[in-house]
Amino acid sequence: MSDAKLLGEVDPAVMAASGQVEAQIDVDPAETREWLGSLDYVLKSKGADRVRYLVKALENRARRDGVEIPIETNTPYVNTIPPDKQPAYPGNRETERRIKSIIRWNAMAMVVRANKKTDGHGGLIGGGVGGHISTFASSATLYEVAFNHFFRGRGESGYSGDLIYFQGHASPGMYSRAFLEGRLPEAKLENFRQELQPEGGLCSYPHPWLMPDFWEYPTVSMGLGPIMAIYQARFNEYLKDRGLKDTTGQKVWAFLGDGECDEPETLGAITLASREKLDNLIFVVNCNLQRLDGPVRGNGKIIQELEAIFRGAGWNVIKVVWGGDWDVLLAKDESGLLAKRMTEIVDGQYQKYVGMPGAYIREHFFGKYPELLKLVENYSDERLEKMKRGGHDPEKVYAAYKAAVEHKNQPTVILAKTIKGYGLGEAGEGRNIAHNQKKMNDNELLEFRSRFGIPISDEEVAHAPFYKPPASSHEIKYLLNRRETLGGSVPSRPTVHPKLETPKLEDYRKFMSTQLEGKPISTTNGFVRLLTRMVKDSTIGKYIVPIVPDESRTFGMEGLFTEIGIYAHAGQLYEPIDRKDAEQKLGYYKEASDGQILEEGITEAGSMSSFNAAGTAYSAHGINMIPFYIYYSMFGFQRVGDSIWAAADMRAKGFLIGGTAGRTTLNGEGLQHQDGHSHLNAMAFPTVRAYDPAWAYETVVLVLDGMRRLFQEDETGIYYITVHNEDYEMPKMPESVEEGIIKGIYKFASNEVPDAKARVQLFGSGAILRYALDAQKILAEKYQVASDVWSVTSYTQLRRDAQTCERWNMLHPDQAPRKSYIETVLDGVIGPIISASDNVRAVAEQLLPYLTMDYYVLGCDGLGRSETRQALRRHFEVDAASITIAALYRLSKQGIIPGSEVAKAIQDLGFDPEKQNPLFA
Ligand SMILES: Cc1ncc(C[n+]2csc(CCOP(=O)(O)OP(=O)(O)O)c2C)c(N)n1
Ligand SMILES: [Mg+2]
Repeated sequence: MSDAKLLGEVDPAVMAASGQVEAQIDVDPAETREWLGSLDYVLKSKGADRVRYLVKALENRARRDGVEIPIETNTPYVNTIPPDKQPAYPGNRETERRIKSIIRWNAMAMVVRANKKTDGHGGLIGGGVGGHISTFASSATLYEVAFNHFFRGRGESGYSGDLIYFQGHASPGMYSRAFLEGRLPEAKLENFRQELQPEGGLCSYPHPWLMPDFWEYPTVSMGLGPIMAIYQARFNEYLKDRGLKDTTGQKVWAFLGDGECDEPETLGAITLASREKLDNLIFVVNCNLQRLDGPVRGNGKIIQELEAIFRGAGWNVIKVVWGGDWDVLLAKDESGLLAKRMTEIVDGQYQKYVGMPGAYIREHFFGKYPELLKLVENYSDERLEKMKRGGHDPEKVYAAYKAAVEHKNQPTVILAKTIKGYGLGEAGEGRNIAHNQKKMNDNELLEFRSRFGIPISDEEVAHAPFYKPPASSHEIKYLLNRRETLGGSVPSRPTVHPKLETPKLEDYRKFMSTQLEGKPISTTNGFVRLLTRMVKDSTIGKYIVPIVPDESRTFGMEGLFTEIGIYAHAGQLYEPIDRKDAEQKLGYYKEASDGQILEEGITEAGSMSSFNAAGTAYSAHGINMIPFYIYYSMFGFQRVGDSIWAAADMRAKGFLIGGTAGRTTLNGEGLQHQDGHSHLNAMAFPTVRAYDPAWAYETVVLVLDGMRRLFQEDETGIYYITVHNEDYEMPKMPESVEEGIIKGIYKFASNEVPDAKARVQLFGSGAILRYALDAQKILAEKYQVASDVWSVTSYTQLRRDAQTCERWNMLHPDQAPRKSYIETVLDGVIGPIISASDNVRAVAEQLLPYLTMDYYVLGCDGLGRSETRQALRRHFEVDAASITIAALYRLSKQGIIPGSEVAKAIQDLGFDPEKQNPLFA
């Protein structure tokens, strides 16, 4: 063929789809030959560096002279590592193949068996408990090469292993391997997805919450694994740079799906990894070209698209597209036409080739060009059919992993092309239905058994029994030996954790009296003062990890910048604009390689990922790091709730500080900032203990007690504390209120009225507590009503306690009933209760079923708006007048005062009874 053909004739649409520039026609082939000849000469005589230099020099010269050269981020659709750069495979290929086949079989059997179980009435249990075969079938080689040669176990220290984010849907493969390694008994495999069985079972996906000695990172909510892995890798560097742990050599691996790359979280933080030169991070994208419904990019090429994205973002990209059997053809194809053909086919078409007879592949793939047909004229159809994709070739995968772990100064992404449902044959190989394939008929099982050579008889096969070679077998010895050499089994998570002695409230009495008491500050400021005090604490100071998404100044935290520095691996390569002279030590934007603050920029998803890395350092690294993630509460639970859910699953510990909370307290910002429902969201997260303190000392009590519980007593939990930005005078902490603060309620003030007509109970939280205190005065002075004001720090904690108590009572009806905390504190207390807070009413209404007294809740339901605090509190009906009116109304309902008195109060207090309902306003 002519050179003109070689460089031209590429379908522009295909080139565009694959991220390549439009092809051009070679107008002077002889000249081209000359240039290429020179290039060959330089390459042979002087090597690749010289070629790179010359090509760059040519490009620079052309640009200087005004020639536009498009920036190319794509390479041809072939393997990045050429065969001559491929290292020798260090393992026993045949043994590893047998091990892998057995693992494939058991993984498949686990899912098939789970879906064969009946409920005794002929139906499947719960319609079958589900499970996924096809994801692992496509990635078995990707995992097995890593298990046999790369994944570092925790080692003797227990904390020096790799941190691995397994693709969630591949979990049957991980269980299957653990079974062969002797880590899981057959009974557990039998109970895959049936965790409530007497022998225990296995959870569907990686959930440290459910299997705390096995899984480390939950990944099945797509996109969270990859972003968490990036911040994990950066956190490992942080630990090293701050001298807290030498994490050198600990790689972070993230295995993800190609479909998963559509999630914004997957790709949204990849530039952080390249910016920070995270060469401890390896992404392995299982490019089986399919997601759940169909092809990931039917009309394009996901590998090329991802290559361009990652390369553009500064990653080291290794494509593993073709298996070794293609090397011979590619080498023979001097014209480059085969690579061209490989590049021009779109993914939807590649999917079609899977499972098609060799004759079809010959006709449709090679048949487009006579030269290619000639190239394979000596290949049988059967041989063509069996030619592998790169992700199923251990040698190619090994070469990619080796290059990745040795690569310096950049993170690596491996784009491995595989077949979804590989080996399932008719049952789903490469089919659009593959993702949900859970069943196999007898023939399919027989075929699978034979294809992978599993020693199970024809009679037994239909039951899909598990198979494990004896301990003395070569396979088992080999696999155990490999893991031992690599530092032990993975995944594994320790269940005994180091303890940290945390400071006591006594140690902070002086801080409270000098820094908080009598000061007109906000609870946010009170918290920042506490944080500033804590980072200096000799016991816990260095373990504290403040995390902020570009809001330090909003929260008045900028003083900490210079005090403890903002972490930047590179240090500070510029002179900060707010640093006036070299002498200035305080108050400027100080970045430092040993900085303590993680100032993440505007990314709540990234910041939460940092929280999760820091919050699991106790189990990943054996260090009790104490994250304080401080953010706009509006952008927490509702924006990154899924990451907080993952935090709960992975047993993260730490403090979420929801700043500028309160629908009426953050006044001017309006509808997208005024949070009044994060407590409502938080309520559903069992490990989250949510508090809405009113006074700065309450925060101190909660934080110190929380640290003790989490890091000294080893409880698993996350504290969510909302703080506000309204300044008011902070009182001295009354005696003996610590328990109440922690449990959720304590009496703050009583107002006795001589000859009182009645008594009411006023519950207040956060900034609204002061309005309860104002109402207390109005009720006493104007209406002769005595009252008690209670600070309710957590309705959710009170509800949980009451619920637990009532449940116990129901199940132990013949024993003395237990009393909940709320019942205990309200014992003997009289009068209706009026609750008011800056949250939606449902937060306080949690207590409704557990109170015998009349209980009426005020709150801030509605979308929010910009106004002054005063106007907003009237609008949402949580100001002192509203509380007063509600109290009188409930008294009237009890017949204690007449309705006319309430009507008069409404008028006297200047409250418009016809004002619009804030819920819909
Ligand atoms: C956030 C989220 N959305 C949707 C799903 C449901 N889901 C599970 S697997 C899957 C397809 C996965 O495709 P891909 O990432 O390509 O992985 P593969 O199984 O092909 O390796 C989907 C949509 C999920 N688990 N998480
Ligand atoms: Mg896929």
